[in-house]
Amino acid sequence: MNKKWWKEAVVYQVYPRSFKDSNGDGVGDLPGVIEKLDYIKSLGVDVIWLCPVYDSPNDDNGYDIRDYYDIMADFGTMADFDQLLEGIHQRGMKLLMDLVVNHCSDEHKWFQESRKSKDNPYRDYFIWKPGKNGGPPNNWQSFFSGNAWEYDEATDEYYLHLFTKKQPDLNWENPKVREEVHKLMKYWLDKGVDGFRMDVISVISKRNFEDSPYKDFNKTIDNVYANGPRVQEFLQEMNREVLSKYDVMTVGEGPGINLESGLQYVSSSAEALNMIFHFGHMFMDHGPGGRFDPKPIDFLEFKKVFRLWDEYLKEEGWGSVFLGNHDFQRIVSRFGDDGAYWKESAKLLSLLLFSMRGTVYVYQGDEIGMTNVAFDTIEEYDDVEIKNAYKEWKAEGKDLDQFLKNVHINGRDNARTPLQWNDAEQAGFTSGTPWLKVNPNYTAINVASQEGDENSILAFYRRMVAMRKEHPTLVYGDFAPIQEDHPSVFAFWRWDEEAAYLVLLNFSEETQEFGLDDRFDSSKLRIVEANDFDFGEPQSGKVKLKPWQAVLARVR
Ligand code: TEU
Repeated sequence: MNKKWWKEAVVYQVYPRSFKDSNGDGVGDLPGVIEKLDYIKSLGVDVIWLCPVYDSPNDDNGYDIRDYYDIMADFGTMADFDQLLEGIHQRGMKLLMDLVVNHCSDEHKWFQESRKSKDNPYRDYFIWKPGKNGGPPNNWQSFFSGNAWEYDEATDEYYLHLFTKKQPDLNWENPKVREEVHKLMKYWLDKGVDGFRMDVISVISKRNFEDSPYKDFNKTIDNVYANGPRVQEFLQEMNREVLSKYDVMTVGEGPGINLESGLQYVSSSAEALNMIFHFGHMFMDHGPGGRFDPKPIDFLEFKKVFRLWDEYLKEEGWGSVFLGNHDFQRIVSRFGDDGAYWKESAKLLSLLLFSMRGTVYVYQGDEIGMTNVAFDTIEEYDDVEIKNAYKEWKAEGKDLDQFLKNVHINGRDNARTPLQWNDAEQAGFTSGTPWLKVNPNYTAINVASQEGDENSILAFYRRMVAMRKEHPTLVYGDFAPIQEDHPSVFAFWRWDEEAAYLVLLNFSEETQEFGLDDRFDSSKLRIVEANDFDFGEPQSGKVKLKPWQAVLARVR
């Protein structure tokens, strides 16, 4: 296995809007991140993935970029950015920027020009089509409700927006667009940025604009929007023209990247990207109606996804290991237990993250076990995905109380409430009124209350990062499940020629007896890490796992 720094790195994702507000305007900002760099460093992480900080009207909280060469006023100035980058490098860490180039803002000068006339030089920077039968060019739906085409009267055509209508899709078929993207990438790389997380990079190559034959939106994503005919070519060109000239890390975010298409992005022969975020485990509680049609997670399916992707990527590719980010609910609420077993299950999920093959990503706040939030009214929510879906439910006369319940379960704002620093006013996030309300449980769940507590979730994350560095088999070693059909325990092996490890995770609130097969000599079992080190008599060939108990043991 060829070793690389970005394979061994632990990445900490910062959603700046919710991280720390330094000037009391209620919005997190770059000086706030600078203020907390020592905290981030104290976690032991190597890389910070910073969500978009470019100038933006914030229709989608920065994922609608108006100027790729300027910093959003809410977040500060370019001087603040330069200071942040210097502070990150001074502490021996690296910075990944969020590259959002499937689309930009409708307020970007390119789009302002493009919409002026059909023969404007910027017209083909975007995807314009005449209507059909008095409506949009086809039946494509936006990720954010409604159809994916917006009629523009000035030129009597529609433009494509797979996300909001303020996020027009860029036309990657146009070499000028690709040159613009390469140019802006070089600008940031020449400033010293260490790589990019590439937003919805899986959908930049569009197929023909036929109607989608699928009712299930996830099938449309997989087979109509994502993995288009030229996606690998575009990324290989990007690698040739830009990335190959720097020692950088790249991760492609890809709705629709699946077990047939993934390797074209990350195989060593592809010479495209270093790794991808696949979403095999991230949409399984989305019913046919998508995110706001929640369904329970199938635990056996959850375990199977980890095996399938490990098998798929292990020879040729490389993957990321993550359970949450700014687009999904809090991991302890989604995959753990944010009630009676909050602490145990938060630690169990951490042990899962840090014992899997792939580059590990931790989302801000998960290191202290932040949970979902349940605001009383829809007006307290900010996310455009939630608001657009609410409008759609209302227009269709659907049950709005049920909608709010579904937002409590699967809404993205669950992960966007301000980071809970201490039990002071507004959780120490701001001296003003936060842009999104603080989770009321901040008095119990916050960084300050966990600092110095060796039994805290925060202390456990720090131990996990240290463990990962001490046991490189956990980065590169092979993986195989044990009793994959067990209804409550996620058990697996990790091994290479240096060492072998057993991981036992009880995803239930019942005590589980688990038979240890005879492939290893249990007398050699030595616990490396656990959220509870007492787990019965392994010598007897079986162990008793307490509710939400997590154990990583070395067996060779
Ligand atoms: O997300 C794309 C994406 O796959 C998720 O947004 C998810 O599919 C969506 O929430 C539908 O459920 C990226 C960014 O991470 C997200 O924050 C942006 O809103 C989106 O792209 C558009 O840039």
